[in-house]
Amino acid sequence: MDDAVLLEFARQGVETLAQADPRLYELLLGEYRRQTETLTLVAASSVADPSVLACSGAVLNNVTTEGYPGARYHGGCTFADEIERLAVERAKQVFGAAYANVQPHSGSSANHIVIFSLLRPGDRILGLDLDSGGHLTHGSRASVVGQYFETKGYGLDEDGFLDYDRIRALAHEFRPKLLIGGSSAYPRAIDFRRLREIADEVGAFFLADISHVAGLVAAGLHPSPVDHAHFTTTSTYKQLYGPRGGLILIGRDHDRPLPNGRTLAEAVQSATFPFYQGTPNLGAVAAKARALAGVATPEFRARMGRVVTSASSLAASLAGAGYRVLTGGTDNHMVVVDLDPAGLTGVVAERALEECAIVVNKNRIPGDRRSPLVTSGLRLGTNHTALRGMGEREMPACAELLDRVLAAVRPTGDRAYQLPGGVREAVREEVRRTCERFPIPSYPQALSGVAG
Ligand code: DSN
Repeated sequence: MDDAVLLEFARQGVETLAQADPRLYELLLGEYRRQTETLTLVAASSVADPSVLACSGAVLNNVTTEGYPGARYHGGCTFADEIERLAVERAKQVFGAAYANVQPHSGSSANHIVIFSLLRPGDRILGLDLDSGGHLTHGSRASVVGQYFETKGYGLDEDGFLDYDRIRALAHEFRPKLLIGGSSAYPRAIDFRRLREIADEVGAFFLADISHVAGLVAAGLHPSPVDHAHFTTTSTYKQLYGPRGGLILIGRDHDRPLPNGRTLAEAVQSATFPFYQGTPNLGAVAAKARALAGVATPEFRARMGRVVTSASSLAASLAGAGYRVLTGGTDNHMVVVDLDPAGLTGVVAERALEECAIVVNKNRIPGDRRSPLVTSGLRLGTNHTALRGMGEREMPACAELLDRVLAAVRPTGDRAYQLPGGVREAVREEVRRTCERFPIPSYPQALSGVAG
């Protein structure tokens, strides 16, 4: 294979950047070191393989075109068409879908495309409330969705679980045109079949957003919504270890006609382009194809197994150390902790941990009275650690590191705190050793200490 030219091309790009724009180069290098030398427990992210990044940074960036393979509005699409077809085929195969659209620029775009293809301004949407773990695009007033549609949020029961009887009662009362299932911060499995039954009872469409658990769904470790939902959406950079971007999938309902005679698949196709987006990001489309090839491997399934068992182990270790873990555990990659009993805010915990080279994210929790930039909770996830090869055996030590920092923090306000220097140095050293022992595959360690 004549790949030398692409290697030379990539090398020249990096060399030119280093020479012509040292400031920007240093920043990118700093970010590389930060990723390789910190312990990341952010549930909403993962790490793309260098071959995925090679696709997203490829010369496909230079192809401007609109439309779909075989029906483009510009010339020069021979390779772009084949690449998009490949991405579509892989998405369908990985998720057992009858239809896939690989052009959405993000998970949010994918949701907007589905929502705006079905509803008229003022129509009703019922989705999981933001503070209960929902997403902005599921109906929050802070999102265009909450501004253009009449939205209502369903919450959780007293123990923090979805209560399907309550959702059903609310659906009968509110009569939404669209019911949305899926979450950004819910650590338990979601019964998509039940949500579809509720949607059918009230004559609503059902959209399942699996952005957070797409890898578990693909690996068969979380029930798939694809044949239950009318539409399934996901971002591709969380649990699919892919590029920034989104997918829209349709299962058995793909050829179901809408009142205007068009099928669901046809509606999504034209809602994506020309209604919502113009030129697709073809580099991202290629990167999605590459990431999806990785998802179809036995190694990926094994990694997803580690994601789940290590999250359970992390939850149990934190609960054992006295932290209030919402729902008492997890079924997926996510662990949500209420920091109120520990006397900390989410932002203080996030900043103190980051000083110690552990990256997490603050999160509002059900009933939270604090602002989204302060919060009372932490959301942790095991997508990164599982990729590094860490499993349930390593999680007690991980929880111990978290606890060492959180127990030592002295808050001096909602956002301010003091952290003894000795704790910071000791934990950073432990993190450094852990990252050396469990490097990110195919990300060579830089020759330096823990990133600033
Ligand atoms: N949806 C946001 C989150 O879950 O944090 C980011 O993609």
